[in-house]
Amino acid sequence: MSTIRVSPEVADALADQRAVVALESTIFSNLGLPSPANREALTRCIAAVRAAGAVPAVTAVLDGVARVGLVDHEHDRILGAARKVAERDLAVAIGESWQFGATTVSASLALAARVGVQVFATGGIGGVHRGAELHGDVSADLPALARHSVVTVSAGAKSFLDLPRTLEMLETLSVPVIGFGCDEFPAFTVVSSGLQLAHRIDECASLARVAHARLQLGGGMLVCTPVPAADAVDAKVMHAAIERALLAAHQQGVSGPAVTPLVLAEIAADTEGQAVRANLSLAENNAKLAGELAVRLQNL
Ligand code: PSU
Ligand code: MN
Repeated sequence: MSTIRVSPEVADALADQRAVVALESTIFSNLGLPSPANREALTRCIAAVRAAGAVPAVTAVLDGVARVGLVDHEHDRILGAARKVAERDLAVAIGESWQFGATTVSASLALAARVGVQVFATGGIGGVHRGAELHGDVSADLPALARHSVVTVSAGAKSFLDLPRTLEMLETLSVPVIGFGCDEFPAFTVVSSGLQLAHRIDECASLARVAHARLQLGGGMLVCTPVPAADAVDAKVMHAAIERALLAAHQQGVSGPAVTPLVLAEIAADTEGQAVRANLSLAENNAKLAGELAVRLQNL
């Protein structure tokens, strides 16, 4: 009975100390993006990692086996209906043989760390939800970023979260948050949150040296790069869509892990494809930077 299976291509790359980039599967499943944008996102992210000279390693639970790296024909499976698997759910998804568990950031980081993948790319991380001071909903992504020695590349945190508290929590957890070519915390499909970051780095070579130091010290790190400006959603448009989406979630009585998928779907519908286009663009951009960083890290 295998618990984690690494694909042959990823295993070879790890053995030869070549660059590998882990990718989560939640964003590509029905919990993340609407069809057919999810397929386009997956294709573009994989291509971006490869173009940078790294090997993509999609994480998922398939037929009760945690997977790091899929073979080509398996990629179709992660575009379908999924059960959400955060780090806490991994053992259950494996032990109970879930057909398709879509791994979130926290579960992907746990799997990547376990098999020695050092770099991971996602769209936007989870964080402190608005109203968390009352209901306590804080994404497991945050402690996972601190605990696992993997570098995450993202366009910041999803803009429907409480971004100031998310940054505070990352500081409390001692996660280095680096603006790559930006001074402010990006806000997912919006270029900036207006929140100042403690650290900015402009060169990939410096980023790799910092990442190397952090991995040696033990623990993860968050690299933030904004959505490409041409595909960004206007902040006012986005904020209005977020207000409506959060209200819909509230009215439907949705809470816990179901909040993020519902809010993403409401925003996608409400912005007539603008948010989805931005999501694809930023996911691809993150995958590209992650690939470049992974290659630099191997060459240090
Ligand atoms: N960002 C996206 N799409 C997503 C998510 C993030 O662009 O689908 C997912 C990620 O898998 C992230 C998860 O880890 O949402 C966070 O969920 P929660 O807020 O329930 O922790
Ligand atoms: Mn939650």
